[in-house]
Amino acid sequence: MHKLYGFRVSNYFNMVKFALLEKGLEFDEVDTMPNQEEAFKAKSPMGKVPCLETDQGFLSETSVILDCLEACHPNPALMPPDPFTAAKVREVMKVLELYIELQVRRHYPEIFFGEERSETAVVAAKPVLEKGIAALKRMASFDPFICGEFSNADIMAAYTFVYAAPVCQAVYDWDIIAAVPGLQAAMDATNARTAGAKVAADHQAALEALRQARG
Ligand SMILES: N[C@@H](CCC(=O)N[C@@H](CS)C(=O)NCC(=O)O)C(=O)O
Repeated sequence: MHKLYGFRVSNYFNMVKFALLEKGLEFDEVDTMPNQEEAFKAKSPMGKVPCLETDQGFLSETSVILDCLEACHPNPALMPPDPFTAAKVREVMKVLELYIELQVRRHYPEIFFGEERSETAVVAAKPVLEKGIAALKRMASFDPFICGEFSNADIMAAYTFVYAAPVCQAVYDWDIIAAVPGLQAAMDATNARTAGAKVAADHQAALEALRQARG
């Protein structure tokens, strides 16, 4: 039995949860905020979430966890069987992570925590995001999913754009989903899957609970 540490508002947590559900694996969610306690860092060395407890031990870093799940539980497949084709899917996932998600995250203090806008972040992130979006446009086939068959790239995209889209709209008045023709339809199909609908419902409920708690 796996245990998934993290919280339901976290986009990275939801990527791993999505994959666990897709693979029909049993798991418990352990509601955990990122923290620097020694006991948690023994599980997740950077103190970040998600972190997955497996029969063999703990794993952190979303793409690593997704790779491990794929290797240990290959059916149903979330990656293509051919190594090069699988690497092309990982290439898309890297672009999503490094050049979209991590750039958008620089604006989280302003958008989600009410801090002052960082003009440094506004100026620095925009050209990287532009290149990331252009790269995604170039790499994606949308045939019908981002890399053809449904894959981890779709899971990562759904829970990258869930925050990246509203953040880019708010900061840059830029609709990054419309900037990639085909992306909205692929994400709709992703979120309509049984696993996707479950993750989305839990995510929305957690967001609503957070809004209520903040007043
Ligand atoms: N590279 C990590 C990033 C995970 C991450 O940033 N998670 C956030 C929550 S969504 C977190 O733990 N933040 C706390 C921190 O950065 O210290 C991964 O791929 O899992």
